Amino acid sequence: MLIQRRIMKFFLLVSIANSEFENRTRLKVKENRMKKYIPTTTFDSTDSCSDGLNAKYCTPPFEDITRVLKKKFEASQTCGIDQSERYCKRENEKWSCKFCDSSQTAQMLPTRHLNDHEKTTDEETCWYSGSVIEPGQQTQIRSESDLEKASTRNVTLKIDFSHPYEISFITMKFCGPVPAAMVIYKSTGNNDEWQPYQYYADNCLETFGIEPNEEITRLNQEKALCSERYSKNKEGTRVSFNTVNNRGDSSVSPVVQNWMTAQAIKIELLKPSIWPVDNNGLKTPSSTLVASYQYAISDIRVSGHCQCNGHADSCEIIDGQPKCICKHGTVGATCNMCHSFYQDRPWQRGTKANPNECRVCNCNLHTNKCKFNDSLFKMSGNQSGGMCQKCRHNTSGASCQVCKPGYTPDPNKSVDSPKYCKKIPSPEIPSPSCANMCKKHDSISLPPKEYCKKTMILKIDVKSRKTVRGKYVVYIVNIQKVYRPKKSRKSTNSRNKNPFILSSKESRSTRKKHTATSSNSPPHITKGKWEIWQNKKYAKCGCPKLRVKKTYLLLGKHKSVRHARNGSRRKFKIDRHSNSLLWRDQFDSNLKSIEALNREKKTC
Ligand SMILES: [Ca+2]
Repeated sequence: MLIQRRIMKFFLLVSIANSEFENRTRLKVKENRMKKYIPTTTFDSTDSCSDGLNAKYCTPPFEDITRVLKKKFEASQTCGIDQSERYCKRENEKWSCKFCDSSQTAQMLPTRHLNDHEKTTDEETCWYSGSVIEPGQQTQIRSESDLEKASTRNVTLKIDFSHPYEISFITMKFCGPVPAAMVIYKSTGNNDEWQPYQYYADNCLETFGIEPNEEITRLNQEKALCSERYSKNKEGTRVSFNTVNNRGDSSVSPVVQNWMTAQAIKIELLKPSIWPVDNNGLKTPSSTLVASYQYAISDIRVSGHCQCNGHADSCEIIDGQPKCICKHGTVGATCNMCHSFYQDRPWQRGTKANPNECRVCNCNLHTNKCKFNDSLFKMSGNQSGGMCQKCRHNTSGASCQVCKPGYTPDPNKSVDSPKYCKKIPSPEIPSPSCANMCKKHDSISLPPKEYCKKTMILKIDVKSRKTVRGKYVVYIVNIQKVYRPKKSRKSTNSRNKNPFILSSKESRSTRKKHTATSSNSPPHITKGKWEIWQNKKYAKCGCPKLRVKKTYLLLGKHKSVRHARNGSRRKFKIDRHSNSLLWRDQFDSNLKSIEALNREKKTC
């Protein structure tokens, strides 16, 4: 009893193990099919764009964009670019004047100094604009008030990131006083349209007609403000523009995201500042007035996140071009489109409140192509608008969920199985082409005339059947008895085979003809193993009918098989007028009688 129980337990374990193995195999097969049909831009628990199950708002890390991209600023003018030029600066209450000259390495003050990221003040490298007063007016400047009245050229600095970034900070470290007026602009595209980002002035209302430090509300979240913050604190100052200050969270508000997004930055320097009096209350000496009245900046940093619309957590620089590594079923330079198989709802920017991931089309693993259909989306109450394309496995419908006409769902298969739709069997209608193919008999009468026409009357056992390439079915048979043809009394090698040719020497052409006739003439059938070849369409219509493992009386005319290149030469072909009758022992005595009668009357 105990042994019986143990054996039962063993079988039970084996069967459980087997079913687990089958389940695992089935899952693996399904997973492989999923891979084939669903692109790999799906959720992955190893990144910050998903919690393993659901999509999550994500963004590439905060970075110093000017440092990462290694792009240079472009300046509308630079000190010493055309000719050697004088510039003056005050350091530790002492004035020093030097010459800038772009043709002399030691005297260059180029734009690359704007983002060469020196670490200490001692190593400070500056870009200088050169004088902004027209050369003709420069000689007339004798006092600070002359400088105030002089007309000046605007100087612009531009940098293009060639990819949108969500800018958080723009900081500028000046080598001289902060300008009396300047504007930071941003551009979101390549069309050179600039939108004011921030104004700075000693007097905002007077310079720009804008009240300083307006309050930001929901109504003016994208309005550039004007700051007078640096009007009194000018020397050695780092100007810092925090783009999102008091404007809200970009990961929540698309308006703030728009506000932060820029592909290029332009700084327009509109009016320089006169150096403020030094700690001893001394003004700028008149000899340095013109040469010190220009712009000088040691560092500009633009920091933020590579713009991937909340659908990527990394942005790689490929050939100097930033590119989002998109997740959430999105594609595009800024993950700004849904992948061709994630078309179940329209693309949307991701936010913290809603990651708005692109949703995969449900095509039940029958296709990897789908399109968004707006009316379908609206009909579903904005839930699902993916219209599957080119459904395979005999399916159709928006989700490849129904069977094509002529096919019906298999209740034992799931809708995502490739065998879900099975063909509806059509009732068998006898082929009209068989109707007049041959006459079928249950019995055959053999009057002498009919008997003589037969080139074969055989008792055969059908051993097996095969279909050869082309149009024939081949039966391997064992011929048990040959009633016709009787053994030939003529020698097959006889030269006198054709009694009408009496020549002692055959011509070559005649010999050729004989050989051809000989190879095409039907073989002499003897007992034993043979191949019987039957045209496939005659076999289909049972003209005549031959079944494996049955014994027949086979009567009719036989022909040679031309395909005699391979295998045995013991083969012949039967035509559609041949007849087969299931063997009955009585046939043997009947045939012997018929043969004797015909021999006696010499009918054949
Ligand atoms: Ca520098």
